[in-house]
Amino acid sequence: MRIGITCYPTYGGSGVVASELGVELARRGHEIHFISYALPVRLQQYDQHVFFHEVEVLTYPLFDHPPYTIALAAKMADVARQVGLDVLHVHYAIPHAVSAHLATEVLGPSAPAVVTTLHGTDITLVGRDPSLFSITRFAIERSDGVTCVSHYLAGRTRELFGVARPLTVIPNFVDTKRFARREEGSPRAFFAPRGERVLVHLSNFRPLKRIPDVLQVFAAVRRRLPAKLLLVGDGVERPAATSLAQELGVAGDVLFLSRQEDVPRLLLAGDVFLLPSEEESFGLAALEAQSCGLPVIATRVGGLPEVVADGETGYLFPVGSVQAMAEAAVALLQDAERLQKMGEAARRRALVHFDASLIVPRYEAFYAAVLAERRATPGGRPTAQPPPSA
Ligand code: GMT
Repeated sequence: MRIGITCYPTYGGSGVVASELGVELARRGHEIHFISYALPVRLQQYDQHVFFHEVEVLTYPLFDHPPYTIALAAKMADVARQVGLDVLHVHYAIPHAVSAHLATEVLGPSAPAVVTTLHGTDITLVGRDPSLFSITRFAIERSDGVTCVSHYLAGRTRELFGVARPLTVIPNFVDTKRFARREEGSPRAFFAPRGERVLVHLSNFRPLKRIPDVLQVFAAVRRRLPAKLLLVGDGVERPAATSLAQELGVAGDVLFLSRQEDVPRLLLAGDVFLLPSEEESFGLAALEAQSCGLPVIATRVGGLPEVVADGETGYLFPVGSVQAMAEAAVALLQDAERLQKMGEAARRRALVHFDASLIVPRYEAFYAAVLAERRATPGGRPTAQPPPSA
């Protein structure tokens, strides 16, 4: 198949999933065309069968806001026409699903099938804002196929948007060969030269990640045993986190590593992964950590219970339960045998449920089903249904 993929190229789970999906599909012989305003973050090297089309947005004194949604639609239509796309797969509904719809209107009957993958905040936070609600709902209804990264997100989409159309759950995946436990190349001795325990957190440092909770959990652990905290990523909460680390007296043991390309290598240095988010439709970082054999201490929110098996591959707590999370971390870090067993279970869970070789074929099958349904529905794209209450 010739597949167009649009995603945010910046650091964020949806861009990571889209990039890795494109690379995996290319390995399976499909021709992949990324369409975005910059090269997606985990797509730094070109693979065979992978192409990148940059969306350029015109600036003009009249425009306070550059018209990205329209420029993207125009580029989607151009690429579809030039290379003959079968499928246009957009990640994160806003504005990508809207641009895809516009592109199909431009192209008419030769348009590719549009598949939209909902990732999380496009539904739970941004899409429900009154300024975007109706257009997001319309774009979901008009897509030829819609997938959600967790059962939780599918439920929330039905609940919040009142959509009746089918939503197919295809969970996120991980390359378990790249994200794997191994001793060689581990930077552990560099970060924890005195044999300290190492806790890791990775995110885009937005308020819903609850970075202060990460620091408070760590400070409580640090009071009980020698430990280091690796903070990977960057975002708006970073300056406040630096101050809080100082206030809590743990600044010397907290390493702000900013954005990093080689996430699998950094995870090798860790013992436990922390993800105390307020909202998480899936929690890709928790899956990547588990794949590297790290138990996860996280919140029981959103799709996280679908990723982390509570009591088996980590522990889940209500949002804000800093003390309980710290107790669980200390107990685990002080019990080498339990830590190892839980790490092995975490790795197994990634292998058995979320390996790329299991999940990517589900996308291929989904594309095939969507194309077959389009062929069977003459003249037809799905129509947008009014909300049930209207
Ligand atoms: O909201 C983010 O943290 C970024 C967002 C994205 O779209 O980049 O992440 C969402 O998608 C990820 C990939 O599917 C999921 O692993 C995250 O749980 C989800 N984030 C939230 O729901 C908050």
